[in-house]
Amino acid sequence: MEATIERLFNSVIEGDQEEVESFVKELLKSNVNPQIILNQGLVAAMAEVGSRFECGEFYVPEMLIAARAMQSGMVVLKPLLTEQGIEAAGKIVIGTVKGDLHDIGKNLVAMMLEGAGFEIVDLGTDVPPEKFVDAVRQYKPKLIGMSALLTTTMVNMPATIKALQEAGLREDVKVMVGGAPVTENYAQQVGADGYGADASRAVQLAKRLLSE
Ligand code: B1M
Repeated sequence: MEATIERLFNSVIEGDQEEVESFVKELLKSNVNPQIILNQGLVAAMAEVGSRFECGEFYVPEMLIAARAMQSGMVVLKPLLTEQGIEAAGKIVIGTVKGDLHDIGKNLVAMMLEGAGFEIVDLGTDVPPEKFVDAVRQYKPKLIGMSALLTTTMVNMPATIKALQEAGLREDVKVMVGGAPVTENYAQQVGADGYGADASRAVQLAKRLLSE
């Protein structure tokens, strides 16, 4: 089957990793610009996946499968985008807070953010406040994202915000929080800049926070 941007778009939505990878390679061979492949193929498809999730047409598994397919295309594109010096939409440091090993939701959020064109530094799970602080110093992100799935670990969100304040870095980064026990109210209460209820809304929030 001949590769077109439309076919690439559909194969991301269908979550067909092999097809995505081979369509990206074929499009590159036909001299289609990597940025067009990224924006009109991969990123546009992930935005569609986000909309389908929000209206209840897609569930977490479909979203995860699509995100993995998108990533198999990104692996091919990334070196070329770096070569062309194409700027990411912004750098985001993300991690699951100290004491917490849940990473399925955090990974999904990271993949969707990457699909939206952000550069992601993933610190993994069980990330103590000082590691977030060090990462802000090292990577100079515009935004940090914290995930927590346990009521006992969500307290490490305000602990991290406090550590950023004490390091004099709080004004340099926006803070986004999310995870099953976290709420909009909690986010406000602990001084975060925003709360993402799910991966799709986390992308919208990141775009909004970074355009402020
Ligand atoms: Co755990 N676990 N678990 N667990 N686990 C929960 C969270 C729990 C609700 C189950 C239950 O009792 N009903 C419960 C927490 C209770 C509470 O605190 N209120 C619980 C518990 C108690 C525990 C242990 C303590 C169990 C034990 O050992 N006694 C233990 C803790 C280990 C630790 O972390 N220190 C534990 C361990 C585990 C496993 C290792 C077995 C495994 C994790 C595997 C992994 O992540 N690699 C696991 C799992 C899988 C779950 C459940 C079943 C599923 C979580 C999940 O992945 N959901 C969960 C029960 C449940 O939720 N039904 C449960 C799917 C995922 C896509 O959703 O993570 O919510 P979620 O992410 C969403 C949004 O929340 C949001 O977007 C995502 C996508 O839409 N989001 C963000 C998430 N992060 C975000 C960040 C953002 C923005 C949005 O911005 C930065």
